[in-house]
Amino acid sequence: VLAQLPLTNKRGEFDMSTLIRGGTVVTADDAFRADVYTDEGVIKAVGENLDAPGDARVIDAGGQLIMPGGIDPHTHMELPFMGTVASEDFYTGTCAAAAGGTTMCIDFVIPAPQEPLLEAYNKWRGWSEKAAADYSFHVAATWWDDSVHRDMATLVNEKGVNSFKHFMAYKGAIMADDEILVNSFVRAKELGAICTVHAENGELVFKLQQEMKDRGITGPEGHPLSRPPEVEGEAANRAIRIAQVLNVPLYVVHNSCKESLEAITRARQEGQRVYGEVLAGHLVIDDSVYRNPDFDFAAAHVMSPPFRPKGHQEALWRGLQSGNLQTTATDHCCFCADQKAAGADDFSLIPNGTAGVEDRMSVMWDQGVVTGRLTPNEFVAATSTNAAKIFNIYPRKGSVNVGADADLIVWDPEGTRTISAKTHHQNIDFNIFEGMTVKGINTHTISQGRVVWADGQLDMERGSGRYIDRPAFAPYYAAMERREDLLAPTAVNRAKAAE
Ligand code: URQ
Ligand code: ZN
Ligand code: ZN
Repeated sequence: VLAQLPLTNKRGEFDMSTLIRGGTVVTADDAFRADVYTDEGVIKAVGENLDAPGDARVIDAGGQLIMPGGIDPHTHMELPFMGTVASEDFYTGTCAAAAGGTTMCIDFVIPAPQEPLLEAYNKWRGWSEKAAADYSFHVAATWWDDSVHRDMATLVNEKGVNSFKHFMAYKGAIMADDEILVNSFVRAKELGAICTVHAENGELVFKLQQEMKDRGITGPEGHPLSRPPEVEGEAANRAIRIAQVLNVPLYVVHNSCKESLEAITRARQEGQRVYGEVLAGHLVIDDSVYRNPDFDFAAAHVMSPPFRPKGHQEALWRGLQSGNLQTTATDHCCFCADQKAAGADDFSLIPNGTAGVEDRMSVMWDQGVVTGRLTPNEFVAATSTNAAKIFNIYPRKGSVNVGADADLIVWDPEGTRTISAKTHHQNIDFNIFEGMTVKGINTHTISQGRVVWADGQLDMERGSGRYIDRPAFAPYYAAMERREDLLAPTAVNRAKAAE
């Protein structure tokens, strides 16, 4: 597969070959001293004492690590949402990601109810033309009829989509009820695609929002009160059980609490194919932010699921350490103070979303590896390789294999920086990690074989990012069919037995 990959980016050529010399390569399952040579946008050689042509750019990686570029499986660049549009677009967002060591984002096409899925896909592909690094799209099933059934096949068979998202929250907007979940899960399985869910019970959220406002609670402190962890735990468990009955793999995005983690852990212990994602923010920030008297500060943290009470964060770290959570992401969805002000008198009108795409890698190293929670190999797995494997683009992405895309970071494990909205490259006026001094920074980012971040400077080209096709899991599903007899609902088995 690797040999057939395109060897040029959208510019049709590659500026240079790059030799990263003297570093230690760290992958999801190995660490060894080696140089890495890249040319034409792919990794050409990995080994000691490599030579390079005279015009190659040479990076001295002595004392540093060479790792796969981060993959953020959950971003929302320039998302139209709650009456406004996210302030970060595909160009500025992919630049900010690269500045922090992330070289690929998987974003979301989110059709409005009744909007044809293919129409929405084409619209988002237009917006993402400006991206400066590689990206891909999950597509959301926000409604259902025969056209959705049909478009899902076109998306899988012709557009390189292998994952369909379902928002179980956001009643009256993009919420998928159980009928949509069941129809879409069955269709995704037929097509060899994986299903993902935003797991919050949208009916309960709606009811609790009303209850808060009836009690006169209209400030941002009402946001977490209207979506307690149980609301997430119920939806996660419901989606997991539906997936189990329909025998389809499931990926639960942005798990924020013990309750959803428990649902995933139980299912995995019973052999069900369920994956869990956790946001860097939910691992380090708690719900005290919503009790800050400053509206802008509290509103800046309004996202769903909300930041949780102390204790949930450590449980999520244990989820990563135990392997019950596999990926980290940011849910990068930026709204500035003037946009958040829409909810000045009613917290349910505050556009939901926070940033993170530039800081995930350093926050995960500082709070994961430096603390001893994660090994460097586990860091690579959780920030890059596992997402590549789950969404079927490994080893093209998420590896340091010869033939893979040359998306790499040179990592200084002793380097430090202090995170601030004053200095970040994200197009938002707030940073949820403000003031945090983190150990572990990317001194260089290589994207498609080009050095796009070095010496604290970005060198990226608008529109040079590529849409990355993600193949269906057809071969895997053939095996799943064979398991069908074992795991099909008992009613089906009983009927078969009666035949
Ligand atoms: O729910 C999501 O993932 C999108 C709409 C971003 N906003 C958020 O609060 N997480
Ligand atoms: Zn979500
Ligand atoms: Zn999201």
